Amino acid sequence: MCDLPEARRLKVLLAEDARFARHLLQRVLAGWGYEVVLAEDGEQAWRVLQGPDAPSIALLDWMMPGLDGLEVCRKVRQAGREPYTYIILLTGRDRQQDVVEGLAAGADDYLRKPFDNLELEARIRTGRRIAELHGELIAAREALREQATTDSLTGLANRRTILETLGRELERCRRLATACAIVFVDLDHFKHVNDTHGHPAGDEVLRQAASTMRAILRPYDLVGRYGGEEFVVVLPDCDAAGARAAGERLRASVAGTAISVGGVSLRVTCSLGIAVGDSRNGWDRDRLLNAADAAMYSAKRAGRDRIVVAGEDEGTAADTVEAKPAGPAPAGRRRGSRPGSAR
Ligand code: GH3
Ligand code: MG
Ligand code: MG
Ligand code: MG
Repeated sequence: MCDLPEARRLKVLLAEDARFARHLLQRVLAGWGYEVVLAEDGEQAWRVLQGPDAPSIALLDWMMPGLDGLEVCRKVRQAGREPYTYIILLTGRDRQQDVVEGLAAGADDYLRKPFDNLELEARIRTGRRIAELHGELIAAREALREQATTDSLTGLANRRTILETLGRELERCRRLATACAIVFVDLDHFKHVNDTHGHPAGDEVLRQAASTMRAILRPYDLVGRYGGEEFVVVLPDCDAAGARAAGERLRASVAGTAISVGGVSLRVTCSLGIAVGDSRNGWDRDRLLNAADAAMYSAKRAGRDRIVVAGEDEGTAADTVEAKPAGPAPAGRRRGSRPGSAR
């Protein structure tokens, strides 16, 4: 039935070593609107099914030189590739144990030669239904994965992904005895943006700040939204000096970006706290997160729009003194922590 437009888009592999039968069937399939990919033996069929954009339906002759249809079946199932390949075995064998053997090898269906074309078409339609359902299942699974791992507002990694990735990276760096830096980034006076320009404008500021940060980081650095107006950056294989430089780039690019919302141009700044996992500080995830968070709060108290590196700038930080942007916070007060900052 070539009246269905979807049929035209569907690729069907036809593997048949007998030339006459192959050509006859090819014409029939093409007449139904399928895009037919031909294979003259099992090896060819297997190559096609492993290739990119492989057909989702395969008609495999059982008896073929090289790999027979059954062996192709087994290989396809063993490879377990997605999307699913719906396999119909075509064969002259008709003993019950042949049917059982064919299905056990992973065929979805079985057609005895000579077969009626209408029956073949009906069976291909069943295959198409299964293939389409499987495609929808994969798409739904991908959408769920996306939802579970990313923040919907900014498109960045969400808190869960940050924590998982950070745990993995710290473990890797611990094994290799290399440094791994964590940067806590909190937008300054963000409540004021909401209060003055409205919540949608605040959302736009979050989106743009996120894309500004993503744009200046290396592809293998992770930046995620930890919650509210807080972001966490993970810099693998990065020591304190490198993290300070990366943090300064982040700070400067956020501060230097004019964000236009509703005809108004806004600027926001951020405060950054850095903690480095290394042989001196250890690689414990929660300890480092707390240290970075506390360093960020030191940066807030020292005047905002600046960086504090845990264990370097703190301890000398004077929360009451306004230090120069991005400079080390000056001396004198305890390391800052906010209520409920232990996470
Ligand atoms: P500070 O410089 O001390 O960090 O001040 P702040 O105003 O940024 O911090 P505070 O914690 O007082 O306020 C954070 C604000 O962020 C309050 C909250 O409404 C806002 N916020 C959190 N999540 C979102 C969001 O998804 N969208 C918008 N528009 N605002 C958000
Ligand atoms: Mg044959
Ligand atoms: Mg905050
Ligand atoms: Mg804030």
